[in-house]
Amino acid sequence: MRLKPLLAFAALALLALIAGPALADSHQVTAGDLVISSRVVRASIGRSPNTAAYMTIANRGAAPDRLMSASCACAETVEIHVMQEMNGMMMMDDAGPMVVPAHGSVDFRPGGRHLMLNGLKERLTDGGEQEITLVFEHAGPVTASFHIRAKVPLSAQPSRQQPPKH
Ligand SMILES: [Cu+2]
Repeated sequence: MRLKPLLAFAALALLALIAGPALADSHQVTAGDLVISSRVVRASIGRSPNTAAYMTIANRGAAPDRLMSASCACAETVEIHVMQEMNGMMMMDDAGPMVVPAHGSVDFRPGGRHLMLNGLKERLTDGGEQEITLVFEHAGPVTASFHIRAKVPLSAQPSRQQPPKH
């Protein structure tokens, strides 16, 4: 009787079809009590050696954690930055380690906090995926896939503000 194994195989193939896109599209990566979502890295612009990555880190735990550092095979260094207005000019500053408060969240968005990818070793092309490793004080290291996008929305909600260059 060969019907059963064939059916089982077909069922598995169907499962793979269903699970495949769901996994690829998964918007949540967890590390301990942390949930990392809305992960986007800006596609390379021209020959610029730098780009920036954005995400939301939520902490479901009762203790704060800290994002200590980040790294990417695609870049020489990754720094935790924040954009701030000083004397009418937007300035970038080192902002690591970044505290993720207990029962709170931290947004990395254009015009604010971002991961700065310095010394790109390859072009990041719109529509692709890029893995970035985040190292947390308590949750430890976690590698997450970031969507590569030429246009990065300022937030989950549509906004009328002009995105900054970076
Ligand atoms: Cu920066």
